[in-house]
Amino acid sequence: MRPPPPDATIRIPGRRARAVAAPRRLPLQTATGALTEAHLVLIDLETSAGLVGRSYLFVFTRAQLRPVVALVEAMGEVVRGDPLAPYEIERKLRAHHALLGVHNIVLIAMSGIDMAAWDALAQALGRPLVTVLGGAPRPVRAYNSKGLGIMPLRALAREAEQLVGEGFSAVKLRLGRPDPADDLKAVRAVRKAIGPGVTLMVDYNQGLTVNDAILRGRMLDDEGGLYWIEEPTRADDFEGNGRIADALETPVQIGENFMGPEQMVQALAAEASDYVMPDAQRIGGVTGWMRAVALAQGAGIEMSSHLFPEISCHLLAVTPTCHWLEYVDWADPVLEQPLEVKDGHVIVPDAPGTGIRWNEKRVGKYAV
Ligand code: SMN
Ligand code: MG
Repeated sequence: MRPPPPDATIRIPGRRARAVAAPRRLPLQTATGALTEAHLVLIDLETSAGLVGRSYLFVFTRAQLRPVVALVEAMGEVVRGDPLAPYEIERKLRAHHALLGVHNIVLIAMSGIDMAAWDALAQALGRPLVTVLGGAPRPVRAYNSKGLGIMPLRALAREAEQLVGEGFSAVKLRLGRPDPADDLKAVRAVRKAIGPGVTLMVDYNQGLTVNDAILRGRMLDDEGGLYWIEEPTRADDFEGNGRIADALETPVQIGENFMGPEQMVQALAAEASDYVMPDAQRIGGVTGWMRAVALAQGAGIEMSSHLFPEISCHLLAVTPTCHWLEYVDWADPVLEQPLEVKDGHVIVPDAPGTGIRWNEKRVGKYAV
């Protein structure tokens, strides 16, 4: 069968963005907030060719769903009737929002439109997104990041065993308890549960001051064996993160809060971290990611992903400094076909587009 021609334009039907609150199997307590449900904005970008590009966005409370839905719908109106050309859509939406500022939820909504547009375009070409980007489907190494929040030690050790038991060779633990000694106990409990051969990352979710991060980081250096320390302090304090990275042996990881490739440039110039891990909905979707990969390549810095494993697997497969995919299953309740994980690697779906399709029954059930 010949694929439909890629000359579609964007058509905006009645239903464009929907809010859902999906149940989580493992609640997650971080140093700066708890996640008990997955609050997702589901985007359906319809085109004249009858194709529907799909993506989702992730917010942190129910109250944040409505403004993001409204922004996505307003942006859909701006590009109504335009060619299905993500770079052109990006240019138009950036210009349209220049006075407000292309940051945070404006950028998040833009990223959602971008990811849905790339999905529709890849479907129009009849190929998986990774192939449209010039790559080939291949397994992408992943760490299991579904759990290991700030929780009692016994439950933590059990959860660590469970996450490694799912076939992964790496897991990430959230830190930032009031007493540093309690964090150390958590690291030791998890290390004991997973054994010496499993890679262990830790994440402070921006919870520390620069000086505390250096003191606590030295304590973790002495403990040995941690793969990275993530977001030790405020994400946009690039100079402060750089001082922490200089002071510590353990590599510092940041990037989930880079607002577009522009901010990533600033972080790299400040030598803020040893590694980077952009987030698809903040870096600017597929378009933003494809610009970020060149920055990481030029700086010679390893690049991982943050959340959004369904699209990140396509993106990391074409990332020259590909490092680790962050695996979570938080969108699974509304997906028709959850990602396949084999031997700690995510398998890039072979279907046209990204492979994101909704389980409409469950979408209805979890609608907000
Ligand atoms: C994180 C961020 C946002 C939501 C959940 C968890 C964490 C991570 O920082 O990197 O996984
Ligand atoms: Mg993080």
